[in-house]
Amino acid sequence: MERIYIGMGSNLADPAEQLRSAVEALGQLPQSELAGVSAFYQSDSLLPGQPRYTNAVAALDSNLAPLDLLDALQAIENDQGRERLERWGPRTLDLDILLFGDRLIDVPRLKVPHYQIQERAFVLYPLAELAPADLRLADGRSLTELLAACPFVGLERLPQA
Ligand code: ROI
Repeated sequence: MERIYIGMGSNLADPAEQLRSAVEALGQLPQSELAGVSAFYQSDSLLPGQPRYTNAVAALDSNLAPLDLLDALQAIENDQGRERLERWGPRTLDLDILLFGDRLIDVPRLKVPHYQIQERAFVLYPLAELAPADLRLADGRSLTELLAACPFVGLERLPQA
């Protein structure tokens, strides 16, 4: 089994409910066990003119190969009504593979570690709830170091439902 961290985001059609359904679906993936879910966090969209996002991170232990997991995550997004109208557009559900064990993956469909982890407080802070304090990304950067460089600004941690 490898430990995988999955970033989840939604800004349409009851975002918190979208994330709860996604967690439920992750729990049903073959060859996999859900190992934890962070609190939910709200923040403004990085792009103006979109509704606020709700984000969280899930930890999954899995024997699935990376591209098989990616296919499964895209199927969950599609099941929850995701329409790809525009890149970066509002979405009912976005599931991103942030980390996959200590692998470095760089193929056209999938780059791991996810290339924007370090800039995104709404990814780093929920990840830090689940990951060991001494976690290092496969490229050597430590989570502690990334958190120190990414202030907790504009994030609202929601009370657990
Ligand atoms: N902004 C926030 N706060 N959360 C997201 O998940 C998110 N995802 C995106 C863009 C539009 C860049 N902004 C976001 O894709």
